[in-house]
Amino acid sequence: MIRYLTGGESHGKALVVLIDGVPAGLSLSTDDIDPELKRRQEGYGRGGRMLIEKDAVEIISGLRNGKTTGSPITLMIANVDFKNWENKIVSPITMPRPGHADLSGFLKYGLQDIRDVLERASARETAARTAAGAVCKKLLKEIGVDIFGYVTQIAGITAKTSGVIQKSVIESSPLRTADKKAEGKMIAAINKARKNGDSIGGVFEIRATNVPAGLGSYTQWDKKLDARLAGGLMSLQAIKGVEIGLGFEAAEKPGSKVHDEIFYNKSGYFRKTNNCGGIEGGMSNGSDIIVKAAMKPIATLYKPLNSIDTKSKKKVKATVERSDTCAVPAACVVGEAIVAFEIANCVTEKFGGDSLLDIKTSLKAYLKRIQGC
Ligand code: EPS
Repeated sequence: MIRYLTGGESHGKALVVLIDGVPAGLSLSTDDIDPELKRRQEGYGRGGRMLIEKDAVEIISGLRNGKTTGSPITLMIANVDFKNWENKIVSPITMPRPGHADLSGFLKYGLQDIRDVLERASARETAARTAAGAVCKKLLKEIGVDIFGYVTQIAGITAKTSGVIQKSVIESSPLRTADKKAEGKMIAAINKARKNGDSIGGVFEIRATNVPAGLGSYTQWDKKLDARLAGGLMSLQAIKGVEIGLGFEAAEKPGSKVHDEIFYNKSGYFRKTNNCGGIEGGMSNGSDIIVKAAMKPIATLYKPLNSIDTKSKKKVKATVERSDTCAVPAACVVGEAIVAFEIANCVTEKFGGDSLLDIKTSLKAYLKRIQGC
């Protein structure tokens, strides 16, 4: 079993993540993690913070001679902005932003200053999750599983994608989208929102390819792969919806138009369609895993909404913190990390979690067995 916990605040000294259960024998270096951190920082619509930070990881534990030892891996990402905040006198925040953790966090923890809530609730924390996901991605790469995401919609503007989505196109797009025409309209929407002191959200899709059939399980609710993916993605800041395969659209169609018929050739069972997003009965079925997540607009508005001052109880405008106008492309990269973690966790569960060699041996025997089934 792989699990991880993150620590750190947005303007604290650093973000950390401890990942437990990564098998021994995996080659790992900062070169596997830093490019993912860089991808998370990119995207049109980001705010001032990304000009300050150059996220880079330091590997603190779990590695010897460039290989994992099976012991917990601890990673640290320094906050460059910390030095600007260290001795800064900041007045307490008492004007909660609608849509943010501000008010509920303030009530729940009995804090006086909402900054104590927002510092941890901030999406800056996702840098640590991206680092953990990079380790999981590296593990999955060893067994041929690839995870890749792209943006399909921003502010109601949908990217039309057909056929195979080229990674190079996505990586060179400022919005991680394959549709150049839609991209132009999305950029215009972000510019408009920025000008109006507003924010916008969108949808991204993640695809995992070459996933063996049989990850997850139908035998218990918390073992189901779709439940685990949905839970993981919903834990990402600002995500309000998750769909697997056809998702909500499946509810509108008859079964004959939804379920993916089963075929067989000498390589084994296969499907010609993938409406189920690669998951049936809470298990991977060997097709690509396809999952979508919807991100709400970021809660900080430069033209703030009405709120109540927690001290005076008088009507005020919500606090304005430096923020992004649109962070959907960044959320997409974190989404990849989350999907990588959930799938890697299932892989260690099914094929053994102590050593990479054992995983590979077990997977090979399993694939041979199911081909002949
Ligand atoms: C973010 C860092 C934050 C925000 C953003 C994402 O940095 P700062 O608060 O210093 O500008 O830019 O976080 C939020 C939008 C939020 O609501 O917390 C990051 O590293 O991704």
